[in-house]
Amino acid sequence: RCHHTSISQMCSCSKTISDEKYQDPFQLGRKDLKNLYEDIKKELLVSTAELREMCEYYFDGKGKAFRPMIVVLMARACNIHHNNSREMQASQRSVAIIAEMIHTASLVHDDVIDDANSRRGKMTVNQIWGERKAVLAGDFILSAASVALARIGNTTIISVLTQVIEDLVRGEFLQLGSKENENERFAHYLEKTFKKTASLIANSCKAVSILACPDPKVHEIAYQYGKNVGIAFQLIDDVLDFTSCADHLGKPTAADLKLGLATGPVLFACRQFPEMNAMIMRRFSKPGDVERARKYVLQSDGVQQTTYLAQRYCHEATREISKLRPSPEREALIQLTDMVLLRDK
Ligand code: GRG
Repeated sequence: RCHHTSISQMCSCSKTISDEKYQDPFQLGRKDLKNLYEDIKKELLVSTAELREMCEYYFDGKGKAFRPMIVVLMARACNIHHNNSREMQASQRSVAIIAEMIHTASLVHDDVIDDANSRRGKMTVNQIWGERKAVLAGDFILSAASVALARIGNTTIISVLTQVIEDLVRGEFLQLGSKENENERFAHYLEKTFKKTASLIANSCKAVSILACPDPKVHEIAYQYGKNVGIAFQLIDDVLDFTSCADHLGKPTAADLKLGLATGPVLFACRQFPEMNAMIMRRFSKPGDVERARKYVLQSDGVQQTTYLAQRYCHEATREISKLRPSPEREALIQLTDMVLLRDK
């Protein structure tokens, strides 16, 4: 059984898939992630006690560590593909650490923007310490990630991973705006999904592939795998916002509707129930809109269609990674696409 609580909690494997199937693949990544949070805390060299507590708050092992898991498996799959090397480079492991740090900084900032009060079943940083300090804590985590990135000493890796920060900000900006035209809405949603979620996974995979070998074809495979898995991951996140309960998610449900956001399930439901258009346009701001929209979504096939779309992205990710030479790590990355689809938190 997956011992690493973070990844094992990702889906209720035991309900749907035999445990054996998932036993070995994540074992492969787990040894590389053993001291992940201790090593991240070493990067956060903060002299002020309060700032240190805030910065360390989310590095408590309660996250799924999904990004570092993909990164170390991708690093090993590329190393084996290139020269059959079974060694993981220190710089590749640093990318896993940096990816989790960028992710965490963006969560801290996201919760300020959304005025969120719970995440991973605990109070958010902004809820405990207030918005102003939360912004600074996010900045500090990001700056520590930048220091770790500079320490790798490779300008290509620096530019690949700083692209992620630009994309995160642009994705958040796209989310603040909306499209009136129904046809443009889906493209806008997918672009936002790529920038907010998939870019970090895609570019982290690309970074470790660059460190593994000089072949641009391999870099493209790694990027495309990460991009497709990342989009699927966010699509399922959007589904869970409708289908999971708050206790299990560790954050409120229907949160996107409450924020005025029309995600995949709503956009598909709107094709069946055009009366949802007006609600989307006013960002679910009228009393009763959130409840009504939720009902329409659950009556429609929006959840199934979004899940089906996520399946197609996972299929594409599998097609890409299958171009690498076979290895247990490559198989783990293929199995990980199933976990993305079956996760329930
Ligand atoms: C400070 C770098 C930086 C960015 C500012 C606020 C912002 C711009 C971007 C927000 C990006 C964001 C929070 C996207 C959501 C991605 C997502 C699916 C988060 C949930 O990921 P999980 O489920 O979380 O892997 P855990 O809790 O398991 O780590």
